Amino acid sequence: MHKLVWWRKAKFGMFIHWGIYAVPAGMWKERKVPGIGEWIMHHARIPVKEYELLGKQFNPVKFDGREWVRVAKNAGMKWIVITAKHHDGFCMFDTKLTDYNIVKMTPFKRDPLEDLAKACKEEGIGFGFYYSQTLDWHHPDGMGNDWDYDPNEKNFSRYLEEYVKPQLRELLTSYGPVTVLWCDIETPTPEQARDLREWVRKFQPNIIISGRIDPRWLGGIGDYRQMGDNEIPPGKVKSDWETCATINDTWGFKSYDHNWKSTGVLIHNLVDIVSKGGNYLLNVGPTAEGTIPQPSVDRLAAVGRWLKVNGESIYGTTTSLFGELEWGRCTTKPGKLYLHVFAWPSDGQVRVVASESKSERAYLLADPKRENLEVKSEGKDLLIKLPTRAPDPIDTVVVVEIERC
Ligand code: JFZ
Repeated sequence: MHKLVWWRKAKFGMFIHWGIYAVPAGMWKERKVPGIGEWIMHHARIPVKEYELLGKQFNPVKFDGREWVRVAKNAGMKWIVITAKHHDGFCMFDTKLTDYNIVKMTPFKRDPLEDLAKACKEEGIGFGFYYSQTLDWHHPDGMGNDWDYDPNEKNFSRYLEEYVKPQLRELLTSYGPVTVLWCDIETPTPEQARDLREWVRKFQPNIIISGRIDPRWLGGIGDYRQMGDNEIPPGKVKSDWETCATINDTWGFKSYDHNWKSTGVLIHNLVDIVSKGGNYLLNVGPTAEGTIPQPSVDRLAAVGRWLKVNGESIYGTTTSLFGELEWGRCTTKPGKLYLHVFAWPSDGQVRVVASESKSERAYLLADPKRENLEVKSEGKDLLIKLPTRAPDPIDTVVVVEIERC
């Protein structure tokens, strides 16, 4: 079975940006630092010697890996991707390559990836990790820190050979099956990217590598195309692709970022992305205490409630013939159209241009009795008569069973 088969069916995953940047949580020297929280070291040009001290303040006593995996599973998410090492270089796992890690440099002294990998295994959720293979503001040879280190002094190839590859071996041989390696900020050259890919596949042949390992991102070297952050393409995209997205305006926790997207927007984005053939990797940014912010938990639970009723119209579906429709989106399975009605039509009916197919019957997916809806053909179109009021104001799914003409 091709390694992407499960991923293509899964559609919805949890991204977790967690690190010592959750301690300042967007503040530095009593001042708000604009921008995404996990970039605070860069945005505030914080010297390594000062930033390292955050490790001493990082003690997530409320961390419960099983609880996090349950939040993901209950939301209808099929895999998680946790930041093992982000651009600040701090290692959220037990590594022999540096003491700049959660076991050696924090009062927590434990490796959270162990708990998460174990809980994923027990809950049947894919376990993946994010690894910043190019930017490392702590490592003298890593890219990006030009406020502590002289960029001309850096030996990036040595960093890849003597640091990145040994760490990837640790990560790929210490936590059991790893479903996804999420690289980020492209590797400088295709040769280096290919070399890393071959190295990773030695330890986990079935791992799925994100498109951002590849300088050109088009999934040439990675296994799928990674869109820009929060970027949803205007129309369907043929190749395997994914959009990673935030629930508020940051990936890493920021204490004052309360700009939470509504559950409606999250469900519409999921359906929009899936109707165009993509996957949705939705982020949470846990606190330094080890909890997922409640507004995220609440919204993910609500998305999960919608998927419990309407999951058939998401998991394992493919794109439809129709692009964006004025009343919503469409996903398909053989012999079935799933009409996702976002905007309830004032004339009480939805029109589907179904030139090549004849409708067998139509019903509401949420209707346990699956009562037939009135379907009329008008030329090449199908007109489906809807109940007066939208059963689900966010997205009511109408199933049209079609027989290809
Ligand atoms: C990267 C990281 O820098 C960021 O911290 C976060 O982890 C995010 C998921 O990925 O940010 C990017 C990378 C690439 C683009 C935008 C943000 N891009 O090319 O559009």
